[in-house]
Amino acid sequence: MNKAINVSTEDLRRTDAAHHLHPFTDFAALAKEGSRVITKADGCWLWDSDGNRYLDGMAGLWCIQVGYGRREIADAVHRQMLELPYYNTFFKTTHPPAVALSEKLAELTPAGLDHAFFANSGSEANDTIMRMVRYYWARAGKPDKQVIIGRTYGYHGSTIAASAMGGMTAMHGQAGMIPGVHHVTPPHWFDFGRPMGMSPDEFGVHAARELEKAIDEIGEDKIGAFIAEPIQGSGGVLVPPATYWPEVKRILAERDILFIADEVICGFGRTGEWFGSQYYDLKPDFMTIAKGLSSGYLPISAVMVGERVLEHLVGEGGEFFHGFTYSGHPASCAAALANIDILEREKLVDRVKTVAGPALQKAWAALGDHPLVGEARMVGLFGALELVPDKSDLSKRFAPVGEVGTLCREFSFRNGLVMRATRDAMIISPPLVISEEEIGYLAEKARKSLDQTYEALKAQGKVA
Ligand code: PXG
Repeated sequence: MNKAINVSTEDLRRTDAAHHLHPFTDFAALAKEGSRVITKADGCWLWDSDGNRYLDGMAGLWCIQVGYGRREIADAVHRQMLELPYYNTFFKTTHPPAVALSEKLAELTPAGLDHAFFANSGSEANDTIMRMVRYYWARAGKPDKQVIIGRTYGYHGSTIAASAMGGMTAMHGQAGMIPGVHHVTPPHWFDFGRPMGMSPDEFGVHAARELEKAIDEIGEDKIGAFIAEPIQGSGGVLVPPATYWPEVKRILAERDILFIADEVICGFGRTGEWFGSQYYDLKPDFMTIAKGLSSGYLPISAVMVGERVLEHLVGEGGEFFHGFTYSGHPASCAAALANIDILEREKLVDRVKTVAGPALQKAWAALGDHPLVGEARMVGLFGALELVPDKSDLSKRFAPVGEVGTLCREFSFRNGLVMRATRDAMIISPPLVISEEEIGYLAEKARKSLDQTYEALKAQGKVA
């Protein structure tokens, strides 16, 4: 029996601080403060070790599409564990769950993306893509096409290649940068377009042309690929203006560059379509999928590889020296298949488009009238609220950046709702199964958290 089970919260916190290094954490600060201990979950709800209940407005980490406590997934994994708990997919070997999942993914993803390379995380999948891009161009006789263009505030993972392609400067500053990666302006009108006095539509074209400018300056003969999330998630649910993707599509169509759609957050129904690429009618050469692929029940990711890339990857023969011990892990594949079965059977993607999405969007838009909210945006079932000190003058933002977002996030936790803060934007991305009653709870607790944040800031003289 694990020693950590059935011990007090205080003991758990002490032991956690003594031995556990958490991701993206100030270790010293957390050791002083103590971790929040989550002990169980069901549907859209989490419980902590003190018995407090929270509505999980973040679907874990943007991944629990079908909600917690799905026996079908646990049973499928259990059966698979007894039948074949592990075998590798190296050395000309395969197994039924990997075969079934790759076939299913070929069916679900947009036409032309019919082959899956399995990994265990979004980061590994994106690292895989970087290698595939360079391999592709070397075999296509253009080995100089090495540069990958990403975007500021993009998030593609935490391994060195993935963090370099991402646009989080704090990560680059900690050895997360490698040569051959370039970043352009993201289509985030509120922070980038509005201060320049542009309308969202003008800015959408402008941001797209930043990509065009970068390609022309660096040289098309040096650029291997452009990587982008259809809607940037971790960056703050940055919903591009309507003009952005059509202009990017024009630019890519006129140039010989591969396009990578990172669908780790947008995929599996988040936008109301199976994939963000369908929402924006994009035609990627690679698609990164993870998170919602298994609803986070077990780690698994995949690179969906398009026809054009296959021509060199498969067509000419020769070994691609890349893979992971757990590529296509049988239990993870079984979890993903059971998860996809639930998504299909319960028509959860359609539900985002027709029921849950419209209800949450309406409740979210209503929060736009709050004195702290400068913008409320949402697509499908994920969105953000930009917190501002003075609604009548949106040029002002809080300083230091992130403090007010963190304050609001803490109020939200205390109110029984998990929201995430990105800089000073409050983010929501709940499980696709969220009920209308739970949407009402979410909106009520979000408003209460905004009110409490506003009162606290008023007391400090930080709001108008
Ligand atoms: N691409 C995207 C678009 C992501 O959002 C990754 C790749 C990397 O996936 P892995 O499985 O390697 O973590 C992600 C991950 C947050 C947060 O707080 C977001 C992610 C991971 C951890 C925290 O927003 N997204």
